[in-house]
Amino acid sequence: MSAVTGYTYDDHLPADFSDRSLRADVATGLAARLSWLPPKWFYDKVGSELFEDITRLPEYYPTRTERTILTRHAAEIVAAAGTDTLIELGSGSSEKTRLLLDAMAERVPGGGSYVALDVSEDALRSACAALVAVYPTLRVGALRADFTHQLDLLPRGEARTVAFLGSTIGNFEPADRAAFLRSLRSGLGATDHFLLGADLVKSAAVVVPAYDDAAGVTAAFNLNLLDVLNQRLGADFDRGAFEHVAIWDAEHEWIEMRLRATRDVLAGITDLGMRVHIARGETIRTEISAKFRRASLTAELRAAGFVERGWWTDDRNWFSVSLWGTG
Ligand code: AVJ
Repeated sequence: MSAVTGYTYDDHLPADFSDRSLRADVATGLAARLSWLPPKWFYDKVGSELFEDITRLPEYYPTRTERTILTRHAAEIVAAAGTDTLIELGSGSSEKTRLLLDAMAERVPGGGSYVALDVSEDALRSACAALVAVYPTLRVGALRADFTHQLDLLPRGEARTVAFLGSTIGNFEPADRAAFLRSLRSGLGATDHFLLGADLVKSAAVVVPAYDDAAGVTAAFNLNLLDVLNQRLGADFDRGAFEHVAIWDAEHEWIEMRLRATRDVLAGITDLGMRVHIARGETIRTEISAKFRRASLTAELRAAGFVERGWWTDDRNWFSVSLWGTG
């Protein structure tokens, strides 16, 4: 632990990790027949702020619904898991985490440990500094790593609870989700648990506005991705030539966000020595946000080797928080 910051900081990503993987993702995604970009690139400084704005929109129900569930059930969850160490994947602002930390502080003499794992140094540092100020006896660690392929880096220990909140799991394609769950399970022992926040299938009349709000914040969040490419890769995408699209895919039961060209676009990406042509009406897929059903989600977790220990939801059954043991 650093005497200066009050938390430990471990960086497991090479300094140029972010640039290298952004380049690789853009080169692959924009060359594909159905072009796509992974949603993790939304979250630069502006994008992270826009996401925080999204969580406060009247139409965007997931964050406040998950918070309601955690407010009601955090004590029960932490007791069922016997949590001494809380590890959070994709921790972001670590805002809802406090509900779990409060419950843990009641149970664990000395307050236990919290480890935040994220790819963003800024997010890790501001979240951990804030937590240290509020929880003086909590041991806080920041781990800069990518949970899609670095789960082997989780700190060792017993009575660990790995939390993956906010329905970020919905961003995975089904095959990647299965691989993620298996990889996570293989690193957990008999006293460890997995705590999952997952958004549930509901009427498209509720889901679509959550991704296409009246104030246009989600549109700005989606379009900001073009600014990220312009700033970080020397690209010259004209934001004004694209519009935000959110479609409910009823077959896959996921929301797809796309950027649709409103005219023919020819853009250069200097750092990749690449030119892309996007015809009017064509789209770039920027995110899938899957919605889940209890039966199929349970089947997926079982297939990965997990055993259900608890399932909590809200009055409308819109969002779930579930706890999984290792059997
Ligand atoms: C942070 C991935 C859970 O899918 O609901 C919000 C991101 N995208 N509005 C989601 C998001 C558009 C969000 N996750």
